[in-house]
Amino acid sequence: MDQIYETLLVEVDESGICTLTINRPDKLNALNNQVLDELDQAIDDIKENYQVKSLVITGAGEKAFVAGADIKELSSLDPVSGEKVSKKGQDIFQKIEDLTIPVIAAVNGYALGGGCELAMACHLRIAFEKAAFGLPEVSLGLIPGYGGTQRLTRLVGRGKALELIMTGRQVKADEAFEIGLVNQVTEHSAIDEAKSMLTKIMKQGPLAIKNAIRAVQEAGSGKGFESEARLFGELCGTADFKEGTGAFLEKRKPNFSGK
Ligand code: CO8
Repeated sequence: MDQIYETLLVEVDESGICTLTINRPDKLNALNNQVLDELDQAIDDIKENYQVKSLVITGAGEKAFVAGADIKELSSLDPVSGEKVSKKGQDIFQKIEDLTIPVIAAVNGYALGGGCELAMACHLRIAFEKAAFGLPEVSLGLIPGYGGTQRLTRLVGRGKALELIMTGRQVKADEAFEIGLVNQVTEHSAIDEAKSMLTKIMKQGPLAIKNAIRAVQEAGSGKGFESEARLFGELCGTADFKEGTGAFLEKRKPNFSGK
């Protein structure tokens, strides 16, 4: 990755795992305009970089993943600019959700407001045991505006989503796991656990992983079953399918080419 960012750190390791770190630790990695613009650019760069096979998103420092949108910037919004900024953030987070490489949020600390919304835009979430999640926007006279009302409802159901949004209360990692907001809680490093999970995922057929993400994305769209059948059929024409089934029948490990 040649691009230099001021508010992000982006590294790709030899196995193709890209780690994107929101890097404003003195402001608990709050998402200001610059972070959002750089995140947008970084996701475009990642999409174009064939060496990147999977992505971990995390926050710098020990205290926070991301403590939300930058409240100083938020405070000067009016109805027109507010809607615009909300839409901008939604579009960037949707771009993350639409990536067809696996994306894991490694939540090392506070994931509040826009930070919780960013974590929810990732395909999976792994939380350090001391991490805390919450959508406290109502305490600022706002509602979540980066997709939180929609993604939290999808993840935890309508009743629990409304409870968390209307009270604004924080949930610790254990409770977040119990309600389905996170996939795994760890007493170790969330980044290491995320990389370990990605390493397992990356051993599967890459085209199958891509189509699995695409099919799940269609859930609830009204075209989910149709898309699943199409994406399933598409995979039946791949070398990876021949290799995966052949390896099973020959009692050996598959060696996928991604073709
Ligand atoms: N925005 C700006 N600065 C922040 C933010 C934030 N969200 N969070 C923390 N900071 C800053 C603090 O101001 C402080 O800066 P400084 O040292 O210059 O005073 C520094 O980070 C350290 O923070 P604290 O001293 O507050 O650290 P504590 O350990 O005492 O507290 C908390 C940690 C509990 C996380 C506390 O910082 C906090 O409550 N932060 C705000 C959390 C919050 O309300 N987040 C939601 C923001 S709203 C939002 O995300 C809306 C998203 C949708 C937007 C839609 C489009 C416009």
